[in-house]
Amino acid sequence: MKLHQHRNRALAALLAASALTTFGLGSAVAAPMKQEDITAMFRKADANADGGVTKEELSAIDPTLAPNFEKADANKDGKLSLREFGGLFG
Ligand SMILES: [Ca+2]
Ligand SMILES: [Ca+2]
Repeated sequence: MKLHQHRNRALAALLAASALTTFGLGSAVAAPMKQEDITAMFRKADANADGGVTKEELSAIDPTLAPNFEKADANKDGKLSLREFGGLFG
């Protein structure tokens, strides 16, 4: 058995289960990012919990999102608010 694959599957199942619990809908799993998911990711990304996600914090959780930082930072203050952060996914 490939351990990494197994772990990723376990994580995916866990995420799906939590989405199901949150929304009570099977269809929620296949849908795009939900606000609750974005909020959870935002909290995780905001490492110093100052209410804004810097490009560094964003890179730390997902380097592939970092190139979109400037575009998402609508008010150009160098941090993504929760609303701005949601723009990365939507
Ligand atoms: Ca922060
Ligand atoms: Ca901003």
